[in-house]
Amino acid sequence: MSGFRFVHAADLHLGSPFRGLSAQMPPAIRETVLMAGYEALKALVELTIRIKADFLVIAGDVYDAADRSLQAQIRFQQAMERLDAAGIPAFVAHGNHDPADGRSAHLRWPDNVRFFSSEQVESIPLHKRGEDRPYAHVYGMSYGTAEVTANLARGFRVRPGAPYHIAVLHANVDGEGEHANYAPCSLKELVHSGMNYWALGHVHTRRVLHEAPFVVYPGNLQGRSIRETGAKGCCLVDVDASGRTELTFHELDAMRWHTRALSIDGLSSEQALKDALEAELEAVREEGNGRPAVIRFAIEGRGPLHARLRQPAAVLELAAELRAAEAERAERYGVSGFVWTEAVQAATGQPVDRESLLAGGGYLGDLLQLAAELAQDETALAGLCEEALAPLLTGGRTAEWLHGAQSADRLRWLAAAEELAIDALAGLAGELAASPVRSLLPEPGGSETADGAGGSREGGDGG
Ligand SMILES: [Mn+2]
Repeated sequence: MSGFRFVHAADLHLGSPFRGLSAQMPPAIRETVLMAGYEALKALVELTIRIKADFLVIAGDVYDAADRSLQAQIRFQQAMERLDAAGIPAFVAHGNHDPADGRSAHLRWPDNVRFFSSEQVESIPLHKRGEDRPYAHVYGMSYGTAEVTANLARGFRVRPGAPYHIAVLHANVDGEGEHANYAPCSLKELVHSGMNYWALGHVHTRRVLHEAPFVVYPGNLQGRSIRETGAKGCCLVDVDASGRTELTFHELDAMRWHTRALSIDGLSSEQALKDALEAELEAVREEGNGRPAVIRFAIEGRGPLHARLRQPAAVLELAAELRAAEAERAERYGVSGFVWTEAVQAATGQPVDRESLLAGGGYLGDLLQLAAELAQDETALAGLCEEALAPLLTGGRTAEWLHGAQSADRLRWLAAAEELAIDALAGLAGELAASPVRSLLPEPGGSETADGAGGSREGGDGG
């Protein structure tokens, strides 16, 4: 057989609204963020052409919403036209965010692009110029509607006549918990399907689930919220004449999301904290090397600054000051390499030795002991939450949110409750009025809003 190479991308989510950004954001920075998905698409096309890929596959969620934005469709059409001009075919499957029954504009698509049917699995033979025998078969199927609960992978059957087989599908393998369970299938069945490469989409974090055969989520092309941090891009797949497959990840994101933890241990003044935040921000800028970034700071640790940080206004003001400085920088030097502060969150504690409080016994010691036990016992903690939060569970958004809580959320509540107890019983009692409940509320841009179409609950890392 001939060797070949292709590019595997998924979850472009073109037209994503990038929720959870502050109103303080200057228009030029906002524009850069909103256009990031299109810039990443441009980078994908440029890479595909530059490395002379034989073809491109996109495994679903090209568009963010079933009612695809016209801008998103035109940008995608332009991208496909550029590939067409370079003579590179593209094979596209639709996923839960852009199912075949979604509204789509009547656009003229170039001949190189093939959208897979949502009726059945299609298989397409790929030929090198002047060779009769195909060097590979590419298979694919689109979602007809957003909520596909059938196992679509089962319909993928290897058709003889080619030495290499590539399956393109938007699917949830082994019930991955952070993403809606659409087109569920098992890794085992994919591995034993006879395919050489499963080009998957849906999970927004890059994952190589299996090698030989390859089962791959490339992750999304561009992070869309603080839940999608780190480098995003596509996989370049090189197949040599013996069928050996090699995978290379290429960063293509036009803007990057970061979370940074910062401890107040050893910080004695607001100035020291401000300096530390600014230093971290500059480090991210340096690292980004011109690539814009959005950052969330998580302030933690124990120290004298806790008394100040437990006042929500102080934390909000810190964030506002960082943003104001960034807006000024953008005004003066332009938006290249901006680092926008999405949020500053504080989960700090008094400068106390938790162990000695625990050992000291008494009411507080007993409480901390109970908290330590609950942290080890998921069922008991869930039970306590149900009992203690019963009045909040009867309806409305709070109830909806509480019902969706995961065990990690409950552990977070427990840790915050523990700090409250320490604050209340080991000093600071007079300041309790400064509502520390804020740190327990859902993060802005969290799961309840981040996801547009398809009724799927993913949004950040999700599918
Ligand atoms: Mn997706």
